[in-house]
Amino acid sequence: PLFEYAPAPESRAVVDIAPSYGLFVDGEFREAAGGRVLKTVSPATEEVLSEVAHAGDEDVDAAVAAARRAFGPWSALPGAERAKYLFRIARIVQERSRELAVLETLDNGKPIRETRDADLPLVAAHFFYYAGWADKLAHAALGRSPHNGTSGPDPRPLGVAAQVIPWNFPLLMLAWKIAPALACGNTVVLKPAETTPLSALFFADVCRQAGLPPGVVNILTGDGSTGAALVAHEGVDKVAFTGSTAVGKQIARTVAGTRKKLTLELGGKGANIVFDDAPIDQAVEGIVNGIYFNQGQVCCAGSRLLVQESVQDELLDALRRRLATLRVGDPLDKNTDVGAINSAEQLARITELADSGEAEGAERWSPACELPERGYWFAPTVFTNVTQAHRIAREEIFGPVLSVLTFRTPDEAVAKANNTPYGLSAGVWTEKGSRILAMADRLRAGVVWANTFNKFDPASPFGGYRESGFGREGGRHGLEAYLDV
Ligand code: TXE
Repeated sequence: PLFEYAPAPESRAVVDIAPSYGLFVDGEFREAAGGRVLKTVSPATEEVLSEVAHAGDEDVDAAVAAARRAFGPWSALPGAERAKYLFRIARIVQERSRELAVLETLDNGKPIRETRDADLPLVAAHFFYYAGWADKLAHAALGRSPHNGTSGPDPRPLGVAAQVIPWNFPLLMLAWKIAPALACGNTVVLKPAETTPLSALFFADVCRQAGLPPGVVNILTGDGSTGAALVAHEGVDKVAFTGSTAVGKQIARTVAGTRKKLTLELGGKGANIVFDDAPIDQAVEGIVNGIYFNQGQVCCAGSRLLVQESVQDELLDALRRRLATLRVGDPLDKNTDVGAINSAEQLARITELADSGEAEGAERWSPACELPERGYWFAPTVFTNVTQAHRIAREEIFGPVLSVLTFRTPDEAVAKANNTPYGLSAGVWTEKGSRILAMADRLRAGVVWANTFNKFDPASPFGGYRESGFGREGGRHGLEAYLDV
């Protein structure tokens, strides 16, 4: 691995969850002004993990004011000084990764293997990566010429960033948002999702441990009403949102006509396209990773499999055999491949859409697996005989449900892959390099993976076309969302 992390965080005992948590404002934890709270449960057991404060308008005012006060001194720091804080945060995340991985698995329901091997290493990697930018902004292509400090583009931070994130990668989405914002000299008020507030609150503690000045990062827990109040607040200069397309559109309306800069990372309906010359075993692994990773609750999931007709039978046989080996169950067990669905609401959404698939005439298949009695569970599912008109081929399911369609020619594959209002991700499986390049050109998706899927790197920009949103996160392009030049 590129980045260190503690192995085998299988035991619940490594994390100490308090019975209640306050909001993190101006470097301190405090109760919500209105005294409201919300409970967070473990989706695998329905056990209440903790009670967190529910921020109201007064708390939003206080957090934005703290971020505003902190902005002057923070943005005036030399980039190298900001970098030191970000490096420190990255190191502390690594040191505490065992604890944070278990916490995230408890609150979210995803397998510990994923939080340990994917989420936490990527969280640290994003802080390392953007720490590296903090002292180079003024000199790199984005900034002033190193030979003449008085001319050339001059990048400036925007001010206070309001960041609203979802529950599918709670700590990783936080890192995607906070790391570039701070590197560029902005301050932050972040609202985690109501079903997964805990890792953001533990991150607040990481910030304290790193000695980050008060007010630079503020965490407001709460539901959509907190997010709406934060986004609408007049003290905010920048809004960054990851979540549903419906809420993204609402936020775009709120922000329209204000000075606020906006980036949106919304839903997707990614196509995983398998040509007849692809190595079948490798493609099967990519399909499984594409749609069963994080129970399919991934915006860039490969939720549509487009398989070339001539290899359909061979591929689907191999896929069914592979799915029969997936272990569904206790997310804290290191051997688990598929964990719990994040919430009862999400489970209901998945169930409704899967049922519509059957009702519309698609053929449903799941491997034999025993689901736990308590908690929110959905078996890995494959639909064949799917047409482009079916809801399961058009709507984001955000669950472990694969819709299989077929094609004969590359043109047909492109047409079907692009036949969606979304445009976030696609995958191409073929041995032909020329075909990969041609397909990547023609697929309208923010990321096109070749012979792999769901691979992330902090240096690569990520984001969507069309209803998947706009703006990029990650890489040099991710800086543009947090700077005026
Ligand atoms: O999302 P919401 P939900 C998709 C996925 C899923 C569906 C619904 O298809 O089934 O959305 O999920 C906050 N103003 N994605 O209901 O509501 C909310 O508190 C400001 C794809 O959980 O969009 C949470 O913090 N904020 C997606 C965050 O928005 C508001 C990830 C996301 O919640 C708000 C999640 C408002 N009016 C869901 N209303 C992806 N792109 O990865 C809610 N929020």
